Amino acid sequence: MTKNQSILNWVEEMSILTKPADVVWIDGSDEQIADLRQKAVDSGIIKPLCQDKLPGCAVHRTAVHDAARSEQKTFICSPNEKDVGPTNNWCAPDEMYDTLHKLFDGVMRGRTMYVIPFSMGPVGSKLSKVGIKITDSIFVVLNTFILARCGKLALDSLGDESNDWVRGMHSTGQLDDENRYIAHFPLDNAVWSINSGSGGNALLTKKCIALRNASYQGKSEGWLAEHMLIIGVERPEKDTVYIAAALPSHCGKTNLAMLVPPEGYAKNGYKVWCVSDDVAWLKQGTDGKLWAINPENGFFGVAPDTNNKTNPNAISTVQKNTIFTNVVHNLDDNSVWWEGLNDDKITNAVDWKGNPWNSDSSEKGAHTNARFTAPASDCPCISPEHDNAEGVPISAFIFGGKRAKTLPLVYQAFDWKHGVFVGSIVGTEVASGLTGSSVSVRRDPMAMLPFCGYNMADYFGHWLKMGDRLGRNAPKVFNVNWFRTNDEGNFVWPGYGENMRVLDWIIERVCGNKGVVETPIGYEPKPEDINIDGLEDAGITLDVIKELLSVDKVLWKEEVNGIKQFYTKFGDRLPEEMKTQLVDLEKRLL
Ligand code: GTP
Ligand code: SPV
Ligand code: MN
Repeated sequence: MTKNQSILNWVEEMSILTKPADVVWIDGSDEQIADLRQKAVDSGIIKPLCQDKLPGCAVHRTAVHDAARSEQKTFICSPNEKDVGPTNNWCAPDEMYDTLHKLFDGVMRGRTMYVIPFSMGPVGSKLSKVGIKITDSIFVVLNTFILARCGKLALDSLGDESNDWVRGMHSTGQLDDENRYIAHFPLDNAVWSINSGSGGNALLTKKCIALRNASYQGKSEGWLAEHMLIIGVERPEKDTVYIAAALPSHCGKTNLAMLVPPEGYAKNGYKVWCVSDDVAWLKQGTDGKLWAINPENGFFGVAPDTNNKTNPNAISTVQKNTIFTNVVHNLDDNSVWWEGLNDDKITNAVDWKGNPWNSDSSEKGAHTNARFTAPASDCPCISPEHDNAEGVPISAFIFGGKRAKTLPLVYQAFDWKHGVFVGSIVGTEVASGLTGSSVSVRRDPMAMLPFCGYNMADYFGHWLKMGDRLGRNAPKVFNVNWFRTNDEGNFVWPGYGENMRVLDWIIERVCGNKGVVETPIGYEPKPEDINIDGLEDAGITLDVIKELLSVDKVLWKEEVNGIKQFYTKFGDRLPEEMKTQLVDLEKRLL
């Protein structure tokens, strides 16, 4: 399939190491994938669902101890520990290669080694990167085929001479979690993963390559690889505005990416187009603006709570060509179910662990990280620009997390530098303690905590530099919080499609319209500038908006202490500007 000697040599080297029974190159043809699907069905790795109702869909279960990313087993192996920073696990490259070579030695005996050429981003785009992923998991092949642009076309776009391609090496090994490693070698543009068969651990194109390795490349080459969705908001008789938003894992990216505007907006011609639901690669164009592509080609979305009300576009997307992982398999009609899908009574099903299950069972049927893998092209709101090699021009960045009290519904950073600060303090509340009754804030700068392939302090520095380069073309920066709760612990803001109302204000700000209220933490909307028409039934009045926008100085002083603690980790490496921003915030809160 290729004459590129650097690729041929590497594949040969990896096959000598792992000793597979045979080697199969993925050419990207539908016939080959259909054959592999059948093989996966025959060996019980996937089970086809009712093909009348869910054509091309199948269900898969991971091992019970292998249902989510393993952060403790994820390493960045740069020569110098200081370059990896306090938020990553480090191991010296030689030591890790030594460990991995022992584990990979002969690991594919009796198995097939699949070689998957892929392009991250539209094939041939200046922003795209080509790579080769080796795996012994048919499940990984089937998922990667949906999530990335795979096959000969990726090799052709690389050409026969280039050595500039990403190396991804994966084996499910024995699924031995003691010896699980997800090891990144940014200097070699490589990632090796063993003893996991699921999600971000094994689908290397996703978090490993598109974020950890790419963020390092981005820093070296002057661009950004971000944990961001990208949307285009179409408005009546105006240009579509493109926005990129970073929300930590499980904080609403896929939902926001597929937003359906509420009736009042839809009637007036507003529509939201999805360019990406998880990752954005962004680079300054010759026009000075920041342009973004989606390096992926499909969605790996959270299933629980996805339903026709919260995310109808996702529900529509997963009606065909979808692999469901760790959901409930309903044996009565050979379909799938998960908590929050509907109120159907399930009588005869298998849960994500493979045990008999029904609606009366005391345990959850689907894993909280149950996922669907579906092609972007099947999404009703996929942007016509999804495959545009030039990408889309980004006008605004949004950060956000899950915070019950501290953060207002929305605020705008004063300027780019303040925006970098706002991104750096993103956090999300997680249950802590044995009982899970107390909460603590997990700081997750720019939603990149588990995904930044180098020292996070340098990453802040890189963001600051990007702002210098972009100058007046720098996107405006905002922060949102859909998750404020009332005294009963219920969400106050209706969220989902109604988030359009917040996007509307953000777009008005980007276009230079609408005034602001200046607060110690940033610019806020005038409460009456948030459109609440039609939200009476949801209990949203002007007073509620005022409450949602309120900034509690006592909580923010606590917040400052939390940020200080977090920043201390970075010592001298933290850019001066970040320290200045924190001091300024503290002063504004006096
Ligand atoms: P990853 O794919 O893990 O990175 O998650 P994500 O950021 O794509 O989050 P996703 O959109 O899958 O949503 C995660 C959870 O947040 C789901 O339970 C959603 O139902 C919930 N959620 C998303 N948007 C909103 C919202 O606007 N309001 C509320 N209350 N919940 C939301
Ligand atoms: C996340 O955990 O942020 C995910 C799932 O999107 S995984 O790809 O498994 O990392
Ligand atoms: Mn998602």
